[in-house]
Amino acid sequence: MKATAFLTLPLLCAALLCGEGWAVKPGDIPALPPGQSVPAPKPPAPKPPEPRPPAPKPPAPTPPKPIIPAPKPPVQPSSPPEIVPTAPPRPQPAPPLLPLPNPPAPPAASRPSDPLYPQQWSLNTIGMTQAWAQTPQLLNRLSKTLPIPAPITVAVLDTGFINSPELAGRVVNGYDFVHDPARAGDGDGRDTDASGVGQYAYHGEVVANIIAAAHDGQGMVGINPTARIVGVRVAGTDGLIDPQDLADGLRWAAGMTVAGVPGNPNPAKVLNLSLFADFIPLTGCDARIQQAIDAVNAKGALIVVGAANDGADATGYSPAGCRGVLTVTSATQQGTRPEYANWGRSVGIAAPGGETGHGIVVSSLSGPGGMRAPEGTSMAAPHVAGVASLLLSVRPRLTPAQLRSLLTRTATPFPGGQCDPVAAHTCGSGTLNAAAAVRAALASSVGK
Ligand SMILES: [Ca+2]
Ligand SMILES: [Ca+2]
Repeated sequence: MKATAFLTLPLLCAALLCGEGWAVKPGDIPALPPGQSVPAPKPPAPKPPEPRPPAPKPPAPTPPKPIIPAPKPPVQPSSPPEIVPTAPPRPQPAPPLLPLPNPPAPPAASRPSDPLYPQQWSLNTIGMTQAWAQTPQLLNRLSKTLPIPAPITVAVLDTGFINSPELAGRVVNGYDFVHDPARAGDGDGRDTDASGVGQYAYHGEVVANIIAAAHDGQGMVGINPTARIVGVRVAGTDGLIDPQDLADGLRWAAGMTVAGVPGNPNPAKVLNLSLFADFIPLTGCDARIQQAIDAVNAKGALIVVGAANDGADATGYSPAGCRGVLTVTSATQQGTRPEYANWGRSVGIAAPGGETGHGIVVSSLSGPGGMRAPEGTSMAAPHVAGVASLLLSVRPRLTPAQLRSLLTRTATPFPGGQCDPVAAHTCGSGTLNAAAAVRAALASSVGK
C-alpha cells in the first residue's frame, strides 16, 4: 500500500464521516448483525469529539413505525393517491365561477405517505415539501401525468453498491476501485462488482437513500426520488479510503477514462463524497485528488463533499479542503454547528447532519427494523447532493459553479448570522434551503 495509505489509517468512521452515532435515539443502540460489534471505529488516532451513542441498550429502534409497512402489491406505482386525479367527476358544462372544492391541489407526492417520513425532520428543515411542490413533474413521473424529465445521475463514492428497495430500478452497480485485496474483503482488488462488503457497507446505502429513496409508501423518502444512483466503491472493509482509489473513482464517476477500467456507461452530473482520505497529518488537499476534481469540474459535474467530523478546520482535509468542491458541514435543526462538525473557510454550506439522540432517519436493509438514524457530515452532504440533482432536473444545463452559487446564496442564514459562538468556526453561507434554491432556479432561465 502506498505511503499515503498510512495517512488514511484512523477511524473508519472518520474516513467515512459517519460520526458513528448510527443509533441516534436515546437508549437506542441497535443490534448489529451477527458477528459484528458496535462500530467503535476509532483506533488510536485523534478522536474527534464525536457524539457517541448512548449507553448500550437492547435494540429498541425508536421509530414507532415499522419500516416495512404492510406488504403492498408488488408493482404498485408509487404515485400518491391524492394526486392522481381520480378522474374528477366531470366538470359541469358551465364554468363555475366559484373555486372548485379542491384547490389546485398541492402536488401529490409533496406529502409522502412513507412511514418514516414523519421522523425525517431534516426534510422540513430544508423546506423539501415546498421544493417538491414546485416540481410536480418529478413527483408525478410515475403517474405519467406530466412529462418525464430525464433522470439525473448521482454517483455515490462510498462503501459501494447495495441494492436498496428504495432505489429499485434506479441504482447501478458501478465499479470497485479498492485496489488492495487485503482491505477489499471480496478476495481481489479492483473489479466490476462494486457491492459493499462488511459492517460498513450500510454507509453508502444510507447516503444513496437520503438522495434518492422512493416515495412509495414504504420506509423513508428521498430528496429526489427520480434520481439515478451509481454506487462506486472506494472504501475498504475498514472504511478507509486510499487517495489514488478516490482520484480514479472521481474520474470514472464523471465518465472519464481510467486505465484498466471499463468506461462508466452512466456518467454522473453530481458526485457525493461523504468521506475523506489522506488526513494525517492534515496537510491540505492531496494533489492527485485535486487534479481529479479539476477534471471532473471541467467535465461539468458537481462534487459535494462532507466536511468531516473532527470538530476541526476542514481546510486540511482531502477532499473537503480542495478547490472546486462544495464542502458541506452539519447544522442542527436550529441552525447551529454540532460539536463534531468541521468548520472553516473551505466549508460552503451547512445541512442537517443529525446529533446524538436526533439522527437522520433512513431506511437500511441491515439496520435494526430496517432503519437507522446516523449522524455526521456524511448525512449532511447527501442532502445537498440530492437538492443539486433536483435543480438539475429542472435546469439540466446548470454548471457546477452555477449550482454552487444557487445552493449557497439561497441558504437560510444562521441564527444571529453565525453557526457557532466562535467567529472563526464558520459553516458557510447558511443552512441548505431546498425550497428557495428550486424557486431561484425556476425563476431564471440559466441552465434551462
Ligand atoms: Ca474487488
Ligand atoms: Ca420509500
